[in-house]
Amino acid sequence: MDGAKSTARRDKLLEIESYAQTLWEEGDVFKEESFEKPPKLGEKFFGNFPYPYMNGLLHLGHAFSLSKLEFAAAYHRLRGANVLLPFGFHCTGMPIKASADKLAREIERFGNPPVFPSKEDQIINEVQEPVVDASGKTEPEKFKSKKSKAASKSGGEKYQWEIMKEYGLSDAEISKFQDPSHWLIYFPPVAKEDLKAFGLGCDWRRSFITTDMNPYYDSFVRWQIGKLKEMGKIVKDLRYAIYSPLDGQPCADHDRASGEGVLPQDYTLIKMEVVSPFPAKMGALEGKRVFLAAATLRPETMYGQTNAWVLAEGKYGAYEINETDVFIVTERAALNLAYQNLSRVPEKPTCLVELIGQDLIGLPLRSPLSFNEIIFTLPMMNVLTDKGTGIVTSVPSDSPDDYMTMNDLKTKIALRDKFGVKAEWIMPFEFVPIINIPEFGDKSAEKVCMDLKIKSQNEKEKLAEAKRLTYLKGFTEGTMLAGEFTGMRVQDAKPLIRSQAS
Ligand code: A2H
Repeated sequence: MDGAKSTARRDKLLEIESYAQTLWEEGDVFKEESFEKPPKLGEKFFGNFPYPYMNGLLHLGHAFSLSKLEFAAAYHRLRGANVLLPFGFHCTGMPIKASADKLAREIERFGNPPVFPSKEDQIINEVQEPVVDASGKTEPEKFKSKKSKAASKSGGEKYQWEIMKEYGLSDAEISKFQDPSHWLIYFPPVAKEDLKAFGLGCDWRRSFITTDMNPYYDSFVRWQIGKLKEMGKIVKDLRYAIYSPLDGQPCADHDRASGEGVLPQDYTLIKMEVVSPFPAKMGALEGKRVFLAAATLRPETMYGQTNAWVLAEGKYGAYEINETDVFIVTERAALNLAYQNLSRVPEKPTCLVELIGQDLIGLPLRSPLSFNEIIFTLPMMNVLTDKGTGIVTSVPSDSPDDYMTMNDLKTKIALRDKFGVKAEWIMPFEFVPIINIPEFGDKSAEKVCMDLKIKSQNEKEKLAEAKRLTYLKGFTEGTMLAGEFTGMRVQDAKPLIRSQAS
């Protein structure tokens, strides 16, 4: 293609664009007064755009969304309407602060201007990390590259400095962005110029940034909140949120340096009370109410509990929940609970006894709703210590994992011996049906494990498939066969049982 010829039309358009924009600027055509110019048709048009966030330059996505408003405003202006289009810049919240802090940390680690480790160095560092298998065990022979996995997914995580560099900023200029207020001074004027170049018909006298750096906007928000409060429209209450202990505040989706899209997971905790007398290692707990706290997504199956699962080599602790109650969970879970008002000292787990899963095997338990009065604690390989509480309640009728692990323990004496499991701790392996799923019958886990020819708890992929098949259908199509809500749909019974069980 002939280069000169191909750009001629574009150049002409750009020339017209710039000519028109100069005329608009000189003629103040987008300035509107509500009183000076009575609308010809009696029409008014007020447009607004959710203030874009000023942690960087505006991008094509903004232009795309904004074009709808701009076209509408221009259309109404051509009709002679009184069109008002103000424009705000959003600076409130954590993303700017998080990016400024990230930049400061990079400068602290790598200098100013920073010298980042070369890609080769990073790869050498990456492969040093040992593989941790699903049970939390490290596999000493294997190594993985965590970063390269993340990189292949996301196209690589960039240093904040590199992002700023891509904006065309000099090293000296980038360094100033360690101060969060610099973002508020720098980006809004650049965004304004970009919006003018885009041709936005905005009355720029009516523009502002948020935060208390702008006392007018700040007063407006204070007035608005005060007014709503007076009207009783604002209440202070607790809700579950992703929380950053580092910043001491909830961390909304876009506030996170990583982990966008992660939502709070709503588990029901089942308090399985340890029957005293306690074993010697737990002697210090005597006199307290001690529970293995299991996390479940299926409280409606609790009638069918036959035992609890722990990871034999997993690390657990006995943590104080209040003056009388102690939960045995992982340290990670104890920290999570401490931020949900479940710790004797607010936001601080206090561990009375450190334990491993093997110490718990054989503990007799009393679990709410279970038809079996006493159930025992048994080992399962597939318990993850970084999920829930690291304690799982077992319902072999409805959970393929539970069914196969129970089957393993029942049929493999060597496995029982390995963990010191006594035959009498494994219930006479008869379990009562809890839920009927039309497609799978009354013992859905057993049926699906047989259909998929699963042989043991080690067949993780097949078990995941079995779980997938039964989990959703149990909820959407299941009917209760046991307990107070027999005959009710699982969907309806679930919230009722949940409030009884937890
Ligand atoms: B469910 P999600 Cl009847 N490690 O409870 C491994 N598995 C864990 C765990 C951990 N640390 N913490 C909880 N779980 C299990 C009952 C149940 C469950 C039935 C049927 C299906 C089912 C009785 N076991 O889960 O990965 C718990 O087992 C199928 C999804 O957060 C919990 O609910 O989606 C479930 O995994 C949580 O799984």
